[in-house]
Amino acid sequence: MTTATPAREAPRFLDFDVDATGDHGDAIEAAYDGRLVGLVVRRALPGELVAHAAAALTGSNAWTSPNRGMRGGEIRTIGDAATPTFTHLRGPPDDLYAESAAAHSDRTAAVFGDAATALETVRRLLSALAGGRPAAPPAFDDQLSWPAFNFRALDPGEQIFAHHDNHFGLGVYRHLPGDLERSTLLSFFFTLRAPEAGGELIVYAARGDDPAVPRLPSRFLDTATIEARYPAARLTLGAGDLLIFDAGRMVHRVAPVGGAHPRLTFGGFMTLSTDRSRLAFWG
Ligand SMILES: O=C(O)CCC(=O)C(=O)O
Repeated sequence: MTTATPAREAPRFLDFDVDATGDHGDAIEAAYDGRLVGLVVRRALPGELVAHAAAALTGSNAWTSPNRGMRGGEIRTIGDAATPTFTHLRGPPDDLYAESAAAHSDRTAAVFGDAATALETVRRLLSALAGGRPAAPPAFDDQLSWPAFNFRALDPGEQIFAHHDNHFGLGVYRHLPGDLERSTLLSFFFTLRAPEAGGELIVYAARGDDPAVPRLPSRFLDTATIEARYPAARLTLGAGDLLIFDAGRMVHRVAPVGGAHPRLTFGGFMTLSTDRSRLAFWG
């Protein structure tokens, strides 16, 4: 039996205020190249935009439950994610995802009031963290764009179980342009409403593709053993904070949400083009 040799150091994150973004134009490329595991940008979104979105999401009836039946892991979403879910273990069917992509702008307007301004705010920030490269959702076939992000709610008592985001093998990714790099997948999300307790993102110094990472007989990751053996970064995020990290490689989870109200976030994934001239992001 092989035994993982745990890394001795906790994953390295940069943590800075949005006003210092100009000093960190290399941050996304550093995460991409493994010089960092990730970065936190504090107060990345204006307070009024965050408050408006949190209120709209709290009152929204557009939520779906793609993990219905997964005890303790019932994340709610608005907009289908290009990930496996309990409903679609191999990711969303192409037609469903295309429909969701077509509805992205209306969905975003319902949350932020003005879809174009919200998308532009996200686009500009990601571009600045990628050294000024253009940042945009890529084309989805001829007519559509990939949705820029989706919205997520974790209710009290719910969590996101340990996983890594290795999604390029899912069918829907056949629609991703061929000039985008598939060796690395970074995840990003903005917190719109922080929970009263819990809900931290925990990133372990463990690679999901390491055959020696502890697994249960079911082949699910053995979180208790990973927790005991590997150092971790525990990130507490406030409303408006942006997190970007190497979710494609590193095992991570979101701790159970405590308190009385849901944890609200929106986000997705990103990669660079193979020539590194542009950044693509999608939800
Ligand atoms: O909290 C979120 O919105 C997502 C956390 C996560 O698992 C990820 O970003 O990969």
